[in-house]
Amino acid sequence: MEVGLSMLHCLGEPFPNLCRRLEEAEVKFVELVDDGWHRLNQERVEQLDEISSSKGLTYTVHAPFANINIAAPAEDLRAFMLQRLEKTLAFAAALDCQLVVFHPGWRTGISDFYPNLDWKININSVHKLLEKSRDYGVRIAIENCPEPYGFVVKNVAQFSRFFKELGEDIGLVLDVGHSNIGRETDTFIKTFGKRIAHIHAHDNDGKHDLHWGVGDGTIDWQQFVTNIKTMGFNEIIMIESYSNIKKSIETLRDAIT
Ligand SMILES: [Mn+2]
Repeated sequence: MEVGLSMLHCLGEPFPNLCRRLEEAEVKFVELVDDGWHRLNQERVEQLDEISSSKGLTYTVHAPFANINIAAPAEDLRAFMLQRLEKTLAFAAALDCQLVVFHPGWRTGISDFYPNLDWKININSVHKLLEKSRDYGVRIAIENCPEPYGFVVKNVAQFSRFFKELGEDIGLVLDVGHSNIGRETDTFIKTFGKRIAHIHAHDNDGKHDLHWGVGDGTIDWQQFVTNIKTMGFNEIIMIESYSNIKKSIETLRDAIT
């Protein structure tokens, strides 16, 4: 088990700042966010590749999520969004990424007129993404997103149904901050066990998705680490806090040793 750092906390800073932060990073595993000011392109991929070679970094990539809805009912728009995600897969392959994280689709203003349609489209899109990910030789995994947002798949019951109906092997990104809001962290671990391919770590008050520093909220991190160790988790815990980054790294490193 290793502690990594998502660069989401500095998404409000221009790309050169991201590069400087990577040069100074105190972790070996880094999650890049292919969105906003850190959106990837060929030139940036080359730059990031140089940094990872000289610093010995290993990247994962968070797929874009602003305005991306893989369950979008309009076929042309959805095709465009899937093409955009395919670009992320290509960049991730070029960066020798271990994993690409993406979000489930979400309900729209017309969902009530077409019961179950978002659900079906979401599954279809995941099949397509899995096929593409195999073409690029990149692993993908889907994240549990929090209440009160309109994601099609959020809680343990929905993910159980989703994995069953998908019928293909795909990893789960367990976002502990998100599962803390529904008080479902333990159930996620017990239910999905080895399917958990990656973890996002940040804290909150148990009610809102605040992305606080690790140890600043209501999550019992020592208990959490014990639970995932018991389950045999041996992948990356990626810190996805917006603040107290240094302390979050220390707290999590202490917890896993
Ligand atoms: Mn997350």
